[in-house]
Amino acid sequence: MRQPEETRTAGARASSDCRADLVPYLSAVWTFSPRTIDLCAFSEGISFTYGVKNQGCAPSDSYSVCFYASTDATITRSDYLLGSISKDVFAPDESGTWITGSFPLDPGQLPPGSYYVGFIVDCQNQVQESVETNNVGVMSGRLTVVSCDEDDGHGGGDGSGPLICIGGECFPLDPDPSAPGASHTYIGSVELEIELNFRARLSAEVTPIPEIGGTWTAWLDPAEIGPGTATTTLWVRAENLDLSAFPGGTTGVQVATVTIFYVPIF
Ligand SMILES: [Ca+2]
Repeated sequence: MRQPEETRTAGARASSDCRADLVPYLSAVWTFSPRTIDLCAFSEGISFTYGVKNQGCAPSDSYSVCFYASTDATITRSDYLLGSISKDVFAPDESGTWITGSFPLDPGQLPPGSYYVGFIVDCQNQVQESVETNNVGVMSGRLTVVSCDEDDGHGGGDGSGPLICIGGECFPLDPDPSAPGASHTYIGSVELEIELNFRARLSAEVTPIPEIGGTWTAWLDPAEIGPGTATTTLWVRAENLDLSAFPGGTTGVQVATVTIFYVPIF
């Protein structure tokens, strides 16, 4: 007696309760670009490729798709909203894939770090769905927001940029103004007083620690000094540093060793 009753109940429910069921479309590509963004000083855009399907038995109302960055693998409406798209009514069994335009992200909109990226279909709950709990898609890969360990524009010495120390004297590396397009390129200099009892040609070699990476060069200007006490300027330039290994506030970490070589000129 019990079994037929349950069957009838289920049947009645299906016919009177035919609703849309929007889901992330599993057969679509879900991805985002770029994978690394720098929001330290300028806006940067991000775009998404995604898909939606209505696997319910009724058309949907219009709805929105929201894209999020999350510090954990669970995408929710309280994560960082990266952008949203309005969609029209979706028929039963209709599916589609799209590539969004570029959503601008403002400087500081996301703290530096590594994020999961995903989307929520009908993120504003405009559609009455038969299943409301299957609307989240998580994309593969991570979004990296680079850290901003760079000078704040008030001059060196505030400890926010990488420091180079030589002979007990430290000097900061600042973003290189001659390479505006190349983020993470830094340059710095320090005056050195050197005493020589011969005339010498100076050269410098930089050995960075592996974590900071990058391509480092160092030179002296003037490069030929002596004999006697002379002043020269040591320049250090580093391209493509990976400052993400050093969160904001990190201080006192040795990032490179500078060695100066003297070759006597006869
Ligand atoms: Ca759904």
